Amino acid sequence: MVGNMKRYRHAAVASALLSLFGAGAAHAQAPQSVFAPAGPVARTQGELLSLTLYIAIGIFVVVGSILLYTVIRFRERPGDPIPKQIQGNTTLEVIWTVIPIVILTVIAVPTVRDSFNLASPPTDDVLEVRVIGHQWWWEFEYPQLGLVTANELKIPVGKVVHLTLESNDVIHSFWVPRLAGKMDVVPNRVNSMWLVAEESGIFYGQCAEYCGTSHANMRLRVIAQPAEEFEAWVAARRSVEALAFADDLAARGKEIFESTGSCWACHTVDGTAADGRVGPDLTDFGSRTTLAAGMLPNTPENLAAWLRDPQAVKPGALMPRLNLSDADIEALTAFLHSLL
Ligand code: HEC
Ligand SMILES: [Cu+2]
Repeated sequence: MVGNMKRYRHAAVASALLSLFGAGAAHAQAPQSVFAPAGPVARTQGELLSLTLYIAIGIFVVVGSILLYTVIRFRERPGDPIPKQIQGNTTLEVIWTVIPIVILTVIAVPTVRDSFNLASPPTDDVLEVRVIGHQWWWEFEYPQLGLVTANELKIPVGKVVHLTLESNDVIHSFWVPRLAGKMDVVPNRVNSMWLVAEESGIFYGQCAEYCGTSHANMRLRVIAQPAEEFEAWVAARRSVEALAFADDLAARGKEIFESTGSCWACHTVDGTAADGRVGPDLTDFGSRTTLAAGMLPNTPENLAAWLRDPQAVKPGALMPRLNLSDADIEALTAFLHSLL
């Protein structure tokens, strides 16, 4: 019986340790895992994390084992006399002062080195992006290109992207785990960070600092494209002129957008009269894969639901319910999805 219990305990401890070590591998499949870096910044930070983590696990195992052994081996038994009383042991004191100094040095040296290395971009040849946090969506401005977009940040693969982060309201935190660690987005302060995507693809991110009702719905995507594709997007965005639509429904949608419903007061669409900056820039809305800051796939049904009642879709959303008719919603949906 006792033997069985022992074996059972051993198995439990072993599986707990295994799951600790296995966690890294399992998370590699997850889209927001810091254990699957896709660029040098995330990789450097991930290596620091692993170093500290493995040292901490080592300490846990050694200290835990000694503690367990001591508690069991030297436990009080009935009739035991009071053990010999000891006070102070210079050799032990020296050992347990020196070991932490060595461990902390091993952690501190790479930490300080990497902190300085990551503080500013490694080159002047950067793509500048101004990130502005809003309750509960992200605005991205490319000052060098004169473009603004929202919630989906397009960048060229391999290019160093320098982000300056500002907030329009409260504290947010910008986090795209596979590309770089989080950076707070603070009102009346400009923070900065940089990142590089080494492969093309979609990298998931989200606000990582509680910022109100729809904090959990303040997501984002970084879309890393081959340089030519990115250039083509920039060229297309820059060549947007007065928008005209052959499609009657979309043309009617544009009319509504520019007049009734006052969409224009809050949103910008290049090539129309709308130049509001309260809500996301919608110039390339039709090419976005998601709606309402990464919350929903950007389908006609979801868009119609959004226009009917934004707060029903996203709690607390700062876009008002505009009591649009079904016909107006249909026209606006056609218009918005034609914006590529
Ligand atoms: C008072 C300002 C305001 C008005 C008026 C307004 N919106 Fe919005 N809109 C917003 C805000 C703020 C958001 C961001 C909501 C969020 O994601 O939390 C938004 C989001 C959106 C989005 C989703 C954008 C994205 O990238 O996910 C669409 C589409 C949209 N609005 C269309 C419209 C249309 C069409 C109208 C007119 C019928 C309109 N809006 C009127 C403020 C406004
Ligand atoms: Cu938030």
